[in-house]
Amino acid sequence: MDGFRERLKKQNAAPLWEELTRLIPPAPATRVAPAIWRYSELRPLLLEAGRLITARQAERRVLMLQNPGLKGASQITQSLYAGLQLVMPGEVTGTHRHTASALRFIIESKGDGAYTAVNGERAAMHPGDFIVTPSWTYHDHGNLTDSPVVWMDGLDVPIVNLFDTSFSEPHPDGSQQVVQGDGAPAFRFAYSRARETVERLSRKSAADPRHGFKTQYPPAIPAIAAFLKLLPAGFRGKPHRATDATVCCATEGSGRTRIGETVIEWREHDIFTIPSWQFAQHETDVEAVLFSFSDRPAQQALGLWREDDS
Ligand code: GTQ
Repeated sequence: MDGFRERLKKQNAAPLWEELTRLIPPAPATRVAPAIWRYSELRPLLLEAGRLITARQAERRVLMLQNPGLKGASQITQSLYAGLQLVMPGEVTGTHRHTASALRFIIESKGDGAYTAVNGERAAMHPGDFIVTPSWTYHDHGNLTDSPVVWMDGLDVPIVNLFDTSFSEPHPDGSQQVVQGDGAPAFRFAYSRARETVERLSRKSAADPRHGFKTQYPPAIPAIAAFLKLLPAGFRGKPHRATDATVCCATEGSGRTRIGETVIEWREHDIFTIPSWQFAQHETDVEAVLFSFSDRPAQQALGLWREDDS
């Protein structure tokens, strides 16, 4: 067998029977770890990055969130990239575009002076807002306030790279012209509206035993879906699992999520991951709000998505 394997190797071939269950496991056997990125730990490091490099020099001043199960890969799950981006007062980034689609979930922003511009149209960034930069659209970010602006980036970079379909380029003029919109850009989903939606649900219906009061944002990125969940005080969620690994960002309050043997204790602005096909249970003592995103629409388009709420 050893000699046989060697002769196969010379032909760039290998015996399937030694690999079959690893290659095609009977159920998802993910390397993605349930993990948390604590904002209280990362914020000072992000501000330190703000002293080490300018937004211009960096192109994007971002701390990438690397899943500890994926050995240094710039991926928070197998299919998704996430990072924390900082724009200091008075800074503007360069304008660029790429085939990867991006979402921004705003964590810190004071007043009305921080924006993401898509094709020249500026969308104001307020805490909890969810802003999209679609594939191949020119975009840049600016901070006209006197406080640092921080948000979570979520991109479908690992999917784009899986398909070897990444293109990117700077704007030919360095920066794009400002275009006057109608004040309600289609690529911005205000926190106030989504928050009201879950609040209204909580007044007129019973909590879903697994998700509390949950709303899905309108489809904005082909491969990524985004959700907002209100978990009432004292919530004891039933276990739920789905094949879409999920990135959660705590928006209000605090709580804990049991994922298999792991208990993740989260507070406001912490980011954590729920891996594919692992049972997760949310629990709260105080009312809490969770923003989350996953690759669910990509899995559904490929006929792969499953959930289990038995
Ligand atoms: O803001 O355009 O986190 O191009 C990674 C790549 C953010 C961005 C990231 C990017 C951006």
